[in-house]
Parts: sequence; C-alpha cells; structure tokens
Amino acid sequence: MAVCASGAKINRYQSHFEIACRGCACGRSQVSLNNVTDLMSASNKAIRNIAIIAHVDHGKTTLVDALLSQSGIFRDNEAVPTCVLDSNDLERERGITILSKNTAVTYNDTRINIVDTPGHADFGGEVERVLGMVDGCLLIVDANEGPMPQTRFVLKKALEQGLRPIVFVNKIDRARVDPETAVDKVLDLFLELGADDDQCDFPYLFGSGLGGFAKPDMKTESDNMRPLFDAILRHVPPPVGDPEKPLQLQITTLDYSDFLGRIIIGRVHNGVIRQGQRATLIKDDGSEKKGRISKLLGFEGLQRVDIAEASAGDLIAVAGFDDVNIGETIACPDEPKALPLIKVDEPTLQMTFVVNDSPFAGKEGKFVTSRQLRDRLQRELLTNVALRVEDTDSPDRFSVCGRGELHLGILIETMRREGFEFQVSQPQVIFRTIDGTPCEPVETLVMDVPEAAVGSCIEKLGTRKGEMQNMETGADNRTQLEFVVPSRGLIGFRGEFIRATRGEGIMSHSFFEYRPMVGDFETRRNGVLIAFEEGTATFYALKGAEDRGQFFITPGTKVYKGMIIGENTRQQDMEINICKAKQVTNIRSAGADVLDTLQSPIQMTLERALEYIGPDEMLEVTPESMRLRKLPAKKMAKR
Ligand SMILES: Nc1nc2c(ncn2[C@@H]2O[C@H](COP(=O)(O)OP(=O)(O)OP(=O)(O)O)[C@@H](O)[C@H]2O)c(=O)[nH]1
Ligand SMILES: [Mg+2]
Repeated sequence: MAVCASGAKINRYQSHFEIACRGCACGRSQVSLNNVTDLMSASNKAIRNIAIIAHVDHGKTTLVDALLSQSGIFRDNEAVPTCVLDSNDLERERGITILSKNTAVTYNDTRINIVDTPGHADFGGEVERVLGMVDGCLLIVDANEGPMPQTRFVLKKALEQGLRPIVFVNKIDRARVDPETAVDKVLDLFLELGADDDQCDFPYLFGSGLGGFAKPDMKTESDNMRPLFDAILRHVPPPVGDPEKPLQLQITTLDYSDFLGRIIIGRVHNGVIRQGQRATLIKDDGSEKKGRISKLLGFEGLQRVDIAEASAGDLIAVAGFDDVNIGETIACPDEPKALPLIKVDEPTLQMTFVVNDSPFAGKEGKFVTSRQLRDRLQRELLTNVALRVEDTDSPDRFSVCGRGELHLGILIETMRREGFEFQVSQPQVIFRTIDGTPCEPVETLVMDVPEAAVGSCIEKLGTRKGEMQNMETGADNRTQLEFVVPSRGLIGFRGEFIRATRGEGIMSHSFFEYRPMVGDFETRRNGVLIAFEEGTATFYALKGAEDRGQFFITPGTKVYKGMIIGENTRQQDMEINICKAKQVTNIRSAGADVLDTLQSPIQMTLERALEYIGPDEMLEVTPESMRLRKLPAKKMAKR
C-alpha cells in the first residue's frame, strides 16, 4: 500500500493516480470514487476485475455458476455441470477448487472479469497470486458458520492489497441460519485485522449461490443475482492504469495448450497490447528477451476468444513466450520496465522426494529416474507459486517445500497419475530463525464438535501444545472450539480427531504466524506390522495374525521384506509372516472349514498415509499402488 507525504495510507485505486489520501491533511484535495471514474479512459470504465475469496466450501464456485448462467452465456438447452470452473479431474473428484481460474461475464455493457480462488488453506498461494490482478473482491461467508480460519487469511491478504471487499453472506436458503450475526462477526474480523474506516464500511448482501439469488437485506424478496451484479458495478472501482503509457503486463497464471503452447494469463497494467506486436519479456533476474505476441485472447464466459487488442486494466491471455515464470512482466520493447514481482508467503512444510529404491522399484511406473523426477519438479515450479524445490547432496533426493499436506499431496497425486514412481518422506515443519529466536509455524484451528467429544479434543490439543482461544456452545449440542496450535502438533491430528468425534466433528486450520518454538512434545502412534519376507499375502496368514492389529492390505497383495502392512495394537513394531499358506493334506478333516471373514482393512489413501508415516519410514508412490515401508537401519544412518 502506498503512503502519502504525511504518512497516511493511500488506497490502491487512488495511489495509481497519485492523488490525495482520504482524511489526511497533506494539502491535496480528496477524491471520491466518482472522480476516479471520470479520470478513467472510456474503455476502462466498462470493466470490473473481481476475485472471489472465502473459506473452503463456503460456495465460491457455485456462486460463479449462478453469475455465469444468469448473465446468459449458456444456451437454454446446454447441459452445464455444477461448479463448472472446477474443471480438472482432481478438482471434480474431490469437489474442491485447487487452481484459481478466470472467467468473464457481461452485465449492463460492463465486462466483469471474475477470478475464482481456492478456499483451502494449503492453496493460499493461489489467492495471494491473483489478488494483485483485481481491483475488488467478493468475500463470501457461510451464513451458518460465519468467518472461519481461511476467511481471516484471505481477508488479511485482500486488505493488505488495499482492496475494499463486498461481503456476501451465502447459503441463506438453509435452515437455522443466522445471517445478521455472520455480518457482525465479519465486521469484528475487519476490525481485528486493522482495516481502515473505508474498508470497515463494507457493502454487504445476503443470498444463495445455489438458489441463484442475492438481496440487500433479509426482508427483501429476490429471485436473481441482479443486486450482486449492481453492487459489483457500484462498489468495485474500474481498473486503474494508463493506456497511453508503455505496455506493462504482469503474468499471474500459466496455462498450456497443445495448439498454442504456453499461454500466459495476466493483467495489462499500462498501455495497449495488440495481436502480432513485438514485446519484451523481463525475467525475474532482470534479463530481457524479445518476442512477438502470437495470439491474444480475451475471456467470455468459459471461452477464450480471439481479440485484436486490449488496453490497461483488462485481464487477458497471450501466447508467444515459452520460458516464462509467474510474476514476470511483458513490456513494450522500446521502453521495457518491470513491475514488482509477486510475493507470496513462504512454505511451511517440507518433504523429501526420492527415487524409488524399494524391492519393487521400476515395476509399475513409466518415469522412474532421478532426471525425470527432477525435470518434473522443476516444471511444477513454473505454475505452482508457493512451492520450492531444492537439490540435496544426493542426486536421487529432492527437498520439496509447500504450504501443507494437501498442497504437496495434490502434487504427488498428479505426478502419480502422469506415470511417475517415487518415494516421499514424512512431512516436516519448516523452522525459521527470526531475530535470533528459533520459531515455528502456528495455525489457527477451528473445530465444530459434538458436546460429548469436547473434553477429549481439548485434552488431545493440550498435549500438542495448543492454546484455546475461544469456546462457544451453539444449537444442537455442538460446540465450536478455537485453538492456536503449532503446525507440528497438527500432523497426524486429523485421524485422532475423527476417532475422538466418531466422525461427527468438522475441523479446519490455516497458517497464522511464526512463533517462538514451544519445545518438544510427543505425538504417539502405535507400532507397525511389517512383512517378514517377499511373497503374496494369504487369507490364512492374515486371519492368523488378526489379533496383532489392523491391516492395510488384503489377501493377494504382493509384499516385500520391510513393507508396512498394518498397525500393531502395541507400541513396538513387529515383523510377521503374512505369506504363510495353509498346509494342504489329503486327509479329510472331520469338520468342514468354517466360512471365515477378515476384518476390513484400513484404506490407506494418500492423505492418510502422509499423516500416518513415521520418521524412519517412506511412502512408495506408483501409478498403481501406494506402499509404506520401513527403512533399513543402514539407510536411516545415511539420512
Ligand atoms: N444450501 C446451499 N448449499 C450451497 C450453496 N452454495 C454452495 N453450496 C454447497 O456447498 C458446497 C461447496 O460449494 P463450492 O461452490 O464448491 O464451494 P467453494 O467455496 O468453491 O469450495 P472450494 O473452492 O473448495 O474452497 C457444495 O456442496 C455446494 O452445493 C448455497 O447457496 N446453499
Ligand atoms: Mg471452489
């Protein structure tokens, strides 16, 4: 945020014009939003750029569906899937947004460029990345839940950018909602985050993305989204930027098409960009590369359409430059001037990716070598802004840092589906030294649990050095607990939480800040059951060892010596022979074999395995399977 001569903050849309700040006595006149609009070129007036931000599942993508369909971009008979912007496979499977995406609708002759963002804390980097390209944001809050940890994170980032959010209290179609209290809580959050007077005086609406309606207050009847469209036109300032200045386009998203190659998505901050023109790419190290804009595309609903030119303030896609990174600038070749690079928070979690060296290595994957692994990780860095990849002293191991287990988990799952085979180590929290003090990341954790489970949740977080911030008992005998807890304490906590609440609890957490280390604590896990030799697991052997613990495998699974096949009921690890077959004799036994069944095994999904894995263990990931393995003592010593 810019600061004027007397040190007061200047709002983003004002600072671009170098005009006076609000409520300050530095001598320059105050400028209202309408004056700002007058200063715009005619083309800028007809554009609004807005990001949709919220906590996970508060209904961002569903709201975009409603905005798209009510702006009339779909044909009447067109089959449109729900959450149409969640277009990649993993997003559809999990029902979450992972990557932020651009779309645009036209309302009253104004183009509204909309950026949908992910709400999950691990993808916070995506939100930070796109906030620089918009002039306003729509903060969605669930009428029932109110602001949650990630609401706080995204709002903080938006306020830091000088944006003035419009608040949309969503899901009011549901029973027993309390929308007015949600607005009060949002105001508290604004105050807590140090919003200025103008930001605290935020416009708000009530509505339902699913129901497709918005209204200014709870008493009014409405069956459409027009009040929201109107609020966007009224409260989001038109984009700033000078079309007369030399071209400056900042790259915020990268995409790829087989036909066009690398596609760059970003905002034209200044100047005009034309199809076919020469341009200069200014890299993050300051070096310059000349090229040509081979394709210029604008957004229209879900389509990207050819356009001849775009001017300052618009969000567009271009092709023509291959070797680009997020944050770099495409500028006018005669006067190349870089925009400041995009800054995102540092990662908090580290994992080591290792070439697979298990006894079953190379059997199932297409890409298995260290070079292939390294190239793939480097490629990911181009688009994944919050990720860091570093080489280690061994050519077979790479240190990969991300924003959480899900962030890294999605990368692992994507690579696995592409045919990669590799191993990953237990996720480790990244410590930092701040002013000479060793610090660790802490997170805010909000849990909604049945009353009966409150005691055990508090106790479990106590042993993990969590500090309780708030406790509220709501309707239906459910209690909301708020904690600040070291990220270390949350690794592996989800499984315990599900057990403690018998699957009825809801928890969500988001990075809060770095704090001085709180010392060691133990997060106990039972020992594991380890396969004693290579072979195929048999029903007979599994049945015989059933009282040892719970298995992760079924009869017929191929195992090797050192592979983890289950969890022991005791604290120690135990090797067992799981491939024993029943002795076959040709003497008929008196009683017929009783039809026997095995206890159902624990399904080790990727996320569960990442939470479960211990420090001397590895998770082997291949396109077909996921296996946990105990590292031999010799290998551990090498680590
Ligand atoms: N009752 C009701 N349910 C809604 C409404 N809007 C969204 N939902 C439901 O809430 C769930 C989450 O919706 P999404 O639109 O995927 O939420 P999101 O904020 O985009 O989620 P992420 O992108 O993963 O952060 C879905 O099951 C929707 O059907 C609403 O207005 N009313
Ligand atoms: Mg979404």
